[in-house]
Amino acid sequence: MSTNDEKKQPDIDVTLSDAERIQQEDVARAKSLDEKNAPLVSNIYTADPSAHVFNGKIYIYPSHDVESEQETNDDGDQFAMHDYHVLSVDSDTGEATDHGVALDVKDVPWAEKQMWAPDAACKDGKYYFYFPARAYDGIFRIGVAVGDSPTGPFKAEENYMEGTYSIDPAVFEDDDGSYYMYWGGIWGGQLQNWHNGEFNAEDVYPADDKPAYAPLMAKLSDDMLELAEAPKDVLIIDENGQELNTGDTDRRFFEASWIHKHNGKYYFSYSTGDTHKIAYAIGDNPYGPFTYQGVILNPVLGWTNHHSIAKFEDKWYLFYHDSSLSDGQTHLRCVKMSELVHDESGKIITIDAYK
Ligand code: FUB
Repeated sequence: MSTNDEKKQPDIDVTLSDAERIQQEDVARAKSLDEKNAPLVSNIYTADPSAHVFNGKIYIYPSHDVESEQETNDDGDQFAMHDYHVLSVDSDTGEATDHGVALDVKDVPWAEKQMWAPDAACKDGKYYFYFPARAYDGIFRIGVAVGDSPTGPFKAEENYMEGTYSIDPAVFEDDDGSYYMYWGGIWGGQLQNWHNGEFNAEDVYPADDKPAYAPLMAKLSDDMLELAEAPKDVLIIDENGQELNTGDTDRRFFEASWIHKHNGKYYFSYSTGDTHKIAYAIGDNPYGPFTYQGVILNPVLGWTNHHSIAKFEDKWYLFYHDSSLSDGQTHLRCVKMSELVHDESGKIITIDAYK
C-alpha cells in the first residue's frame, strides 16, 4: 500500500521534455475543448499575433508555423518557420485575409532559420517589420525589413540590428511619436546565455530567490533601423517594490513582450512560459518599472502562449494563439481574437479561451 506522499506524486514521464509532455496531454484533450473563438485563418498555421491598426484597419503580423522534421524539445527546435505572412481583418465581417508571403528567410542575408514572433510599426508612410531569427552562428538576433505597404513585401537590412539578441520584438509608438522596442525570452530565447554580457553556450539562471531575467527595451532611432540607446532591463516588481524572482514562475517574465497604453498608464504584458499564462504589469512611463497586476489570458491549448493587445474603434482586443487547428500539435498553432476589457479601476478582466 502506498503512503500519502507516494500518492501525491504526479504521473510524469521524466524522459520527456516539458514541450513533449505538454503536447502529449494536449493531443489527448484537444477534441474535448470548446473554443470561444475560431481561428482567424485556417489555410495556414499561424502564431504569435502582433496586431496594429494602420489606416483604420487591423493588421496582424504572426509567425507562420510549418510542419517540421525537427525534434520537439524545450529549445523550441520544432518551431522551424522560414517565412512570414501578414493578415488583415475586415471590420464589417470580422473575416481575416492572408496577404501571402511578406518576407522569406532566403532574402535575409544574416539569418539562417527559425523566423519567430515578429512585429511591425508605421512611421511617415513606411512600414518597418521586426523579426527574430537564428543567425548562422546559432544565436538569435533581431532584424528589420522595410516596405511601402502594411502587407509587405518587406526588404531586409543586410545585418541584424546592432546590440540585439534573443527573441520576440514588440514595437510601441508613444503619444509623442517616440518608438520603443521590447524583446527577450528565456529557454529557447537564449537570454540565459548572455549573463556575462556576451554569448555563452552554457545556460545560467539566477537562483530561485534572486531577481529573474528581465526583458529588454530600448528607444528606436529616428530612421527606425537601429536602437537609439543601449538596451535596458524592464523591471517587473511586486506590490512591495521587489523584483519578481526566478522561482516565482507563476508571475516572472519568460517571453512574448507587449505594451499598450490605457488612460495614461503603460501596460507591459508577457508570457510566463512554463506556467503558460499571459500576465501584465503597469508602469508610469515606457521604461518602467512595471508593477505586477495579474493574468490577462489563462493557459491555452499548446505549449506556448503569446499575444498582443490593440484598440480598434473604441474597443480593446486581445490577439492570441492556440493549437486547436492541429488538435494539439504545439508547433502548429492558429491565431484568434477576443474582446478585452479594462474595468473602471484599470484592471484587465482575465480571459479564458474555452467555454
Ligand atoms: O513561435 C516561436 C516562439 O514560440 C515565439 O518566439 C515564442 O514567443 C513562442 O510563442
